[in-house]
Amino acid sequence: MSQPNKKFRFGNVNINVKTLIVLLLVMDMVILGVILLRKDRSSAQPSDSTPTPTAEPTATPEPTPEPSSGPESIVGIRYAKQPYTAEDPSEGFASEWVIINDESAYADTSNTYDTAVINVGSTGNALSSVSLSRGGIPFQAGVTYTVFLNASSSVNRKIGITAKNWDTGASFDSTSFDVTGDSSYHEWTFTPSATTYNGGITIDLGNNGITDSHTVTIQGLRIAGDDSNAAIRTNQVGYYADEQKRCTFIYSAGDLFDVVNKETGAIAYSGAIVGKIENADTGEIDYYGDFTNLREPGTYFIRSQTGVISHSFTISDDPFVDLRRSALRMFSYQRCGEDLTEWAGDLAHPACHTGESNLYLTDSLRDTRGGWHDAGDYGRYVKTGTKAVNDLLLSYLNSPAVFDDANDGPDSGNGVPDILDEARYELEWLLKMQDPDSNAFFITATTMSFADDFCAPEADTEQLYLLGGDTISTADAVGSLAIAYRAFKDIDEDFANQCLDAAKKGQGYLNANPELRAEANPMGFSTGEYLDDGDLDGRFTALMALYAATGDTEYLNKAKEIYNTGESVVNSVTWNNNGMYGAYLFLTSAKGEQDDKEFFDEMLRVLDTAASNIVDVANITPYHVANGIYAWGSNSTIASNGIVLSMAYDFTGKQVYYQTALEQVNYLLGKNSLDQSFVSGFGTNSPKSQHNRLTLSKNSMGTGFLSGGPDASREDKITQALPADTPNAKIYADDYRSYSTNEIAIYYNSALLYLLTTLV
Ligand code: 9MR
Ligand code: ZN
Repeated sequence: MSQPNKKFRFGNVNINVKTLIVLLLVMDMVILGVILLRKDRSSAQPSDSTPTPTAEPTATPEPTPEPSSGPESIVGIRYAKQPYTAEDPSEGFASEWVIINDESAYADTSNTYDTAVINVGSTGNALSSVSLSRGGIPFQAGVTYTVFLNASSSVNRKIGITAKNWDTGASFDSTSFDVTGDSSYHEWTFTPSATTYNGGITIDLGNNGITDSHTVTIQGLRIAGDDSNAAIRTNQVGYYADEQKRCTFIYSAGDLFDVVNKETGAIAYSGAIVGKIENADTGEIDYYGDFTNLREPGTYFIRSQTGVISHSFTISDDPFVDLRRSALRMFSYQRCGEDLTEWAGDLAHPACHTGESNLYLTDSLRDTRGGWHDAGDYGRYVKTGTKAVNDLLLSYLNSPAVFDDANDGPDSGNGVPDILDEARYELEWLLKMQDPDSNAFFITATTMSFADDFCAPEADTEQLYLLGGDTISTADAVGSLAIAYRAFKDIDEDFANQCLDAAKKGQGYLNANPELRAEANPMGFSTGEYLDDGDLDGRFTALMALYAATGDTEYLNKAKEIYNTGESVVNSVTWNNNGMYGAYLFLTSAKGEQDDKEFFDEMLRVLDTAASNIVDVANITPYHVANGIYAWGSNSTIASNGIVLSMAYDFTGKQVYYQTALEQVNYLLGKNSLDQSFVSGFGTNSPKSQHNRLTLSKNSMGTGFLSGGPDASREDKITQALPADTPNAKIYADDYRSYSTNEIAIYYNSALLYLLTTLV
């Protein structure tokens, strides 16, 4: 039951695309008049038009960000996006290739990025007496590898190449070739007879008739093979041309990697493989590579020095246009109580859950029609619905220009950006979830048990019940409704006021009930429970949302009282730990800094510290994923950590926060040890069998649904059956029966959508 805004409703009038664009532009201007446009990409660096073959990464210190012009809007953000310049990720080629010599010989090498210059002081007794060497290269028996390089020497001579088992010293094969003062190109293939993770190559520079001291220069040394032990993980969708770009290497893939243009086959960039770590979460030895300085739009893949090839991906000014649209449309698919018509394609269905809900243990029946299905089940829960609404509303408030009214959704073309239509769909339901007698919010409208996995929404006709309410759900609802006031006040004042009134009444209930009241499922109810053990985070956010909406310092003072209890309140933006929304709402409020500079600085400090801690966690592994524990819904936690980073960027301008937030998107889109994009329909290897009753019942996978991700606690039979030694980050199954790892949910998608819209 969408309630399209009356002022902007175009009814059944046919509007052609041009008219629509003009209307949207006008509307955007209105919106932009009151909302600071945050991310000014026009100020971003133009992308290089020339590819950079074997480019040396430049070490440029992060410029001290300049605060953007004073925010005079309902969303005050200090730092507009500044261009990003990559720092030198490594010492490059020098890292692994070393001189090994016996007692008869002497040499040293000065290695720069892609070139080794070897001064051979004494060639010793044999060709192998001195060599430029490296071990740790995985060789597979029977696979053919090619070594290729350019070489020159200050004296004409022969040099050798040997492929070895580095542990035993046994040679697999060797060759030699002539080198002169002019650089010449050489290629050699070998096929090791045994598999070893510790293979090695030596470039032999010892005695071959030459004993004078001389200099040999080796450039562009590569080893190409088809080694299935090694692998490269990338974001399988795309990277922003002007932002950080990283990929992860598993096992040793050599020193260098190439980024190859898929169309032309040309090497567009070469970078160093660095950051070796034994990664307990993945059970791998991982490295990473950085190709930020490749800014030329195109389709590419990564090729390691050992010849392993990654999935392809794009580099472009906005690689997420389709994904962003799809991630938003997901909420329309979750709509309950409304016909999903043609726009929904295979997932169309008649209105579901249209019956009234029984107020549990009473005779009372209430209208609870509307809102989004929570996840792969058909429950509707206030705690998670509010988290999702917050993400949508803040996405819009931060980056209104990203959204339009043409998302192929149910309310497209009604004159209101589709993201607001979507948020409103849930907000209208939320208003129904307020008990008019107590002003508390119920916790859920749900059946007693989950429908069968293949039950279509419209076929789930079991009796609905209203459970609760409690102080947690009430606080969460107050927060969302007060944010909604800010988002809607210039679009539909009546609706905005309705939200604010409901929020104030909810706050009245919270004031009258200062003690925690946490409702659990009554006996016999087995649907989503969402147990939460505290309401202070939610109360804090509710008060800050009211303060931001009204400017009334009474709310601010109450919020400060909660903060000053010393309880851990301002941590994150997850459904059960959502105090950081409150901090951000205060920081972005019109008068926060003016009204209480000291508290403003304190909130800034808390946000900065939280972000800094998240970066520390992310930097522990070469996947740069902000996650230490893989619990149920890990992808949502990861994306929510990304939100905190993005929020911190807004107030510190620290590039590392922005770039680490983007790394979370990379992880979700395939730069993970499972080689798995977790969003259906996006990436080469994306989920095909999600736990989602809608898609299962309609026998159509759908697109834009984010899976929950690895859950190391193995909370379903499918992951319980994975081998006992499966590392935590790999306890995931693309199997609809794995509801603990492959279910979809509104608060998973909302966190992803936030990142896709604010990191633009
Ligand atoms: O996200 C919830 C997770 O933290 C819990 O451990 C789990 C078991 O209670 O439930 C998860 O939430 C599910 C909810 O119960 C029902 N809707 C789908 C949710 C995501 O899987
Ligand atoms: Zn429904």
